[in-house]
Amino acid sequence: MPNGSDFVVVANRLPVDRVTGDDGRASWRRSPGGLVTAIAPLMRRRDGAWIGWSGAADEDLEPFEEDGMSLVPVPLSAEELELYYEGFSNATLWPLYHDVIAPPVYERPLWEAYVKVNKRFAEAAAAEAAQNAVVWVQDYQLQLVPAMLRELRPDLRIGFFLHIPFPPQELFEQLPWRRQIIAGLLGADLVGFQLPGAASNFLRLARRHLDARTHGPYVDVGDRVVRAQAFPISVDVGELTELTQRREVRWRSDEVKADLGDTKILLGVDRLDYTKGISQRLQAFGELLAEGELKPGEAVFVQIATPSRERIEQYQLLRDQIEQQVGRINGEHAELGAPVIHYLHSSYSREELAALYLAADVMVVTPLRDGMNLVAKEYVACREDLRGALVLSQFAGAADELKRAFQVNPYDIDGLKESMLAALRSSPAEQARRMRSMRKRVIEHDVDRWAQDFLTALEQTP
Ligand code: ADQ
Repeated sequence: MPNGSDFVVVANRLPVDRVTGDDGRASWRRSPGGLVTAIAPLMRRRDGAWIGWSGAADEDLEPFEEDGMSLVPVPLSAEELELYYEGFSNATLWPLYHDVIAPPVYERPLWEAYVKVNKRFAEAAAAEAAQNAVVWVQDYQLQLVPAMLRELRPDLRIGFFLHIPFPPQELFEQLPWRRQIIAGLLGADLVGFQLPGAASNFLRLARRHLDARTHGPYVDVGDRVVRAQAFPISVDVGELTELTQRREVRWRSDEVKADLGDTKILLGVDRLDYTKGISQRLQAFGELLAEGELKPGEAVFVQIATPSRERIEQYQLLRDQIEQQVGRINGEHAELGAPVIHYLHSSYSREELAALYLAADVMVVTPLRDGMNLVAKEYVACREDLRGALVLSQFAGAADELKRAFQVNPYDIDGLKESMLAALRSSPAEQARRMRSMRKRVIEHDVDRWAQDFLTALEQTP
């Protein structure tokens, strides 16, 4: 394989989105997001290739170059999207791995499509990788790829990183195909998780279901050793700092504050997902208003909810529920021209998000379960001014690192109300103390360091 790539990333999606210009011509643009930002420079340095789906069904594209990266599209039919992506990935694994907040669907045709599509990704990686190349497989949609790829190409060094939580034994064992998933992951040399607890869940399950012997972070698999370890992902602090220093971003931030009037701003920024605890935080805010702890005009809640997985029923139900709740709270507490909740169901540019982070007095991040949660770290990275307060769920991976946030149990609505009030009323000195400590952590552990740490560990794995 003389012409292959020495470094191959395999992910469900390619790192680019198709955009249509004013002239109606389609082109590609690099997708926003930390993973792409962290990996793009490594790809250029190492002659890398990225294997993933283009974002459109039933489309068979040739490999192409974009933004200095070689991109290798993997086709998916409309039916595969329904069964593999919306089905097994997002209606089975996603809820199972997030504490079964929604009931997971266990259906054999979904599993069969998952196997078939994972095979296709593994074959594409096997065809692309040079002799002894490093292959880095991403996330829950592709957990069978490591073993399938090793079968095809035993010469490769294979890493896998799971971006979402890895559940405890008691939940994982519901999965009818639990053995196959663990065996799939054990095809890697290094399996990375967000938190140490997830790595120990995995080691325990490998012992129990594959009779594997483990010692420390290592699992013996035949004549190989697999390492399981935590690598908490982070954000691109450099990019965010640059954004918040731009004059336009500061103007925009001032404009947002002026538009909302003389009031404190609470902010939520999430994909519209039932794991994010959006309803809990709105309920807490509504009760503070109803009980007179907050007066209308004293504070507003801005909730940005990015449309997500809109063809899955649970997500349609969630959207209806949130919109009804927003309507009810505004109906009870808003005054003409002055809603108490500003709800925006839309995606925004990085500039606009940075301006909102700068404008927010309190950032409210209350997932019921979250692998990491980059929004919390983005807020901290943007607050070079040491102002603002972060209310953070103890069930977000980020809570392990952001210890000086106002940490909450999002199921405890009274506790959530107390923390939101405490954050709103915290003095500038207290905000600075907390923010300084959180910033130290995020600056020292940014996304670049995450990628470097993972790849160094992968190269050092015996
Ligand atoms: P997500 O569940 O998508 O990620 P998160 O980590 O918060 O959650 O990342 C969301 C990203 O989307 C952030 O960078 C945020 O700025 C951006 N975003 C959110 N709303 C937006 C909007 N309206 N417009 C534009 N951008 C928006 C999964 C896991 C997480 C884990 C990440 C990375 O669920 O736990 O932190 O992967 O590993």
